[in-house]
Amino acid sequence: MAEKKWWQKSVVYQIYPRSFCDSNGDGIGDLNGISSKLEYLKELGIDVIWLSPIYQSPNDDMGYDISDYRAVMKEFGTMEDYDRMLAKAHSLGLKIMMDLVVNHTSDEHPLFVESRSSKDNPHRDFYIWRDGKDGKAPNNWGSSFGGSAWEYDEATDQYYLHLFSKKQPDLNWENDAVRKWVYDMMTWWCDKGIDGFRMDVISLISKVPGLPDGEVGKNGYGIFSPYCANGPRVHEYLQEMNREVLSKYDLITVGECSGVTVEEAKKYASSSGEELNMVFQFEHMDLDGGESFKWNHDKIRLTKLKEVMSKWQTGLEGKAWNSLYWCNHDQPRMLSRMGNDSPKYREASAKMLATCLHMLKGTPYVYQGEELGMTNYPFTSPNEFRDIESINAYRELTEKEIFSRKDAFDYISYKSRDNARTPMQWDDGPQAGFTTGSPWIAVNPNYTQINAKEQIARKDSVFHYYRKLIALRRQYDIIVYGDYGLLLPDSEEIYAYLRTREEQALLVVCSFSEQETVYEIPGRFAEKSGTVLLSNYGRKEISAILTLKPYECAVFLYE
Ligand code: TEU
Ligand code: CA
Repeated sequence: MAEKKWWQKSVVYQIYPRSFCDSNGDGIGDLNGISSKLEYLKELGIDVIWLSPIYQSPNDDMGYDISDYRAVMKEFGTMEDYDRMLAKAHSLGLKIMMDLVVNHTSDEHPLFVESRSSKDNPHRDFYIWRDGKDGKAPNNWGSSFGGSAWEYDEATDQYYLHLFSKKQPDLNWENDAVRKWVYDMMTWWCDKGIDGFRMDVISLISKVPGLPDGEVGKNGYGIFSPYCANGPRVHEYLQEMNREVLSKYDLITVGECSGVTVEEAKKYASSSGEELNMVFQFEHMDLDGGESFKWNHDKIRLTKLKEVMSKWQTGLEGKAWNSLYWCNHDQPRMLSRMGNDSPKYREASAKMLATCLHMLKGTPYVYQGEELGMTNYPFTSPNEFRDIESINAYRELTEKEIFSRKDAFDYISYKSRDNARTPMQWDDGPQAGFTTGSPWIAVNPNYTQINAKEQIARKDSVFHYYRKLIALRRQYDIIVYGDYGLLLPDSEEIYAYLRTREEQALLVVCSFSEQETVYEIPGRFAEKSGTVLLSNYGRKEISAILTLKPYECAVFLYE
């Protein structure tokens, strides 16, 4: 049995600082706002807080474009505010995981300002510069945020690579000096006492030499991921990062690895500990990717979700460790995507989705507001979008007439990252208690029904259900270490699975259906006496044939 680690038993809570809590009335969340809510997170029972970037940034991509890695974004406060927040978190027994964005910097970072100033600047090769071809970009790659992945720079008559916005130039990881600069910065934060890193698009840092053209996608640009995801030297770089920094501290580390496979994840998150603790894979999030990638109304089929989740559960078993997530700042809210966000079934399906995820093997991640059953936002106009990805997509999809304005608006409204970035709903007062000013992005009008204050006061709320779920993980090692086995693979209504460890077994049953469904307990448990550990409908008994209510879930323990 591989050695047990504290981060395997932990539950991580992701804060998107811009939308979490505003302490000074400027409509933007900040560090003092986070400090004021740490007791709330302690009561929820989480162990680690993942902070989306808080560093100095022009906010072209809401902080994922960093112009000073050792300074706090002015809108979020000061380094003293940060130090106070870190100290208070630690005093409450909460750990802080920072967001490490080192595939690229902001174009306003001094290193890029120098790099672009001349071809012979000592920092020129900190970034990826190439000559154009016949007056065009060096290759046909498209940026994740629309348009070409290359920006022409007249001053030196060359192009620089940006897989994301043109204000996010990619760093050249082949340059030893770049890697040393990254490791020095990481060490600086570790010496401040932080407890881990979430590594932004870390699977993209090693590009295939020659940067070959990609297959042309729907928008007319080449797809870069085959030549950037899980590139030739990525594991070499991460093993070096581990030797130079990570191995010197007791950290939790998770790599965001779009395009990662189970086989690759066994390297990134190997139990050998020579790279990272775990990865965020995207296979389940891409199940409704459709031919135009994310812009569609496609639904995730439950059988496909079960297939992917099971592949990862069994694929990493004994070799590496899973992260477990439905939501984050880049995804629409899962309650609106695979649950039912109607007033009638919102709470039942929110609890069901949480149970389905948290009873799996791996480290669960709760995204801010998920513990309340917050939902997607009811956009009424493209002017309400704030995210560069959505704004650029709407322009590109309509200008190129890939979709009609109505379809483009509908698809983007449903899948926009802004759905996850509306302000945290604290109470039913003005602006949901997020700010006394006017928020940078609109508050979801359903805050009067969905807010923390109301749910803390109501014992059967989603909030208190999450508390029970998180507490169970501490109480039962079978939840953390038990083996996983899928049941009913062909059901489109029910996700049922087993967790087994020594003589114990957990039977987890989740109905994803708005109809009543019938579930027959496996024979080997039918005559055994089991305990109902958890139920979103207050079920007390286990019968051999269960009639499940809409979105009913239950966890049965057999010993
Ligand atoms: O996300 C990278 C990434 O995979 C997402 O851009 C994803 O492809 C897209 O959102 C799916 O719609 C990371 C950060 O989480 C994201 O917020 C940043 O925009 C991006 O990197 C660039 O730093
Ligand atoms: Ca503020």
